[in-house]
Amino acid sequence: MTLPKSTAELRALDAAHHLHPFSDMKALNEEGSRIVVKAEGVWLTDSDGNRILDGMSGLWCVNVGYGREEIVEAVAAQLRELPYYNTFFKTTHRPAIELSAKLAELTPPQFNKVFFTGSGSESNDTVIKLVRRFFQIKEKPEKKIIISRRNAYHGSTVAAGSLGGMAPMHGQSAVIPDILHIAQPYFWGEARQGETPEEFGLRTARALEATIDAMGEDRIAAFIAEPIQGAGGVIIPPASYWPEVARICRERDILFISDEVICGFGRTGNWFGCETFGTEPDILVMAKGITSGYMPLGGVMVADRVAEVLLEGGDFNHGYTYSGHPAACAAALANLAIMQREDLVGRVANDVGPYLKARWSALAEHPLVGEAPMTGLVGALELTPDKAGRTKFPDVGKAGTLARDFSFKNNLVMRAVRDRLIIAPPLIISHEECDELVARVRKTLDETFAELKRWGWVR
Ligand code: PXG
Repeated sequence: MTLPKSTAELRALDAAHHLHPFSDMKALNEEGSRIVVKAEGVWLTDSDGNRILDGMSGLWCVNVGYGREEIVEAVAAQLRELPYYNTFFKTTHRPAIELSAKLAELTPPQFNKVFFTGSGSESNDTVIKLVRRFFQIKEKPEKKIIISRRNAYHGSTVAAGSLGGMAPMHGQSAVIPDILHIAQPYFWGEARQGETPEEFGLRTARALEATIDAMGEDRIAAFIAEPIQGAGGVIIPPASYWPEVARICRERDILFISDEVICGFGRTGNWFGCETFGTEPDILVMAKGITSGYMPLGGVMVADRVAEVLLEGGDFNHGYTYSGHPAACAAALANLAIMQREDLVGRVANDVGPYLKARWSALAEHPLVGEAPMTGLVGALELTPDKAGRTKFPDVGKAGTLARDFSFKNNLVMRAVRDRLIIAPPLIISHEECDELVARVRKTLDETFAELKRWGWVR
């Protein structure tokens, strides 16, 4: 047995050997990583014994909360029975079969077929090939451009990163061709002075129409979007946006892809974000909440009208060793059984979602907060020195990082994207825990305000 190590020793080993994702490793090594040792419900415990409220469900994924023995048991049982077998070469296994049928039941009616992957990034790589293959089979190989949005996040592999609209990612690696990025529906950050949310929503939706028409419908394969942009800062579009996008997609021969990696599995108060916003996707991208993060798994649901074409096309030359991994599928089945039995989707829509939203919206009265939108259990706080003018802080990101650090100090995990604070707590969070979360956010905002006052950034 290895002896337990102190936080300092663990940090030193981490700094010596571990490269963290999306991190400034030099700065992190000097500061030292936070080491999480266990978790239960919505609470994390770190190696110093602090209890931390997880306002981010891990990385937007632990929808059913931590410590679910039922999922642990299902995975253990599956590992004993059949730890691994692939789904290539005319083979399959029970967990993959059962999960495909379950997903066909839970997703909107046009979806009856799934392609399994190991993550959201792999799912979006799959989508790019699938969409292009679809139009090849239809003898329209020139239809291969995929339209995405600036500030979208669709993953981190070369192709998924290219599909996303994160400029800092594009700057560090080659991007793949035939992807275009249009405006995002970020009213607070990008609307013109005097423009209403309704007008702005229509204008940004029509950027899609204008781009399709300018490039020519015969060259555009698809439009991909997150129902609510998550990693981009929880950008909840104005009410006019999605109906207009739906109209544009309906009127043109392109595929609409809903990236539900964050919005899927109850986050917005329906099983999928497309149901909350009334769109009818042809392809639906899943990961994260499908297993609540207990095991890595992703998937791509394909609507019948797309599947019918693909099935006529012979081999689809694509797949991963862990496509439909039996233990990951077992975790998903146990996770979805919990979600159904406890009606977590209904709970977000009718109980804890409205409860937290009422308290969250009230934070908009804080002098530092410009807007406090929330849908289901995903919300944001835009920090600003001047609400009326929708003004940004001078050095974008600094006030957000300051607030994020105060939040950590207050034992609340909340993220900062630019100067926007975001939360997405587990769907099982109780009313009392919502109160606790909001109290910690208030304390964080007060401390941030006081510090910004010292800097001379607010009055
Ligand atoms: N699509 C969306 C909408 C996502 O949010 C992915 C695809 C990629 O999934 P994988 O499983 O390959 O990570 C994501 C992932 C953040 C953050 O900082 C967000 C994600 C991943 C890592 C960090 O908010 N989302």
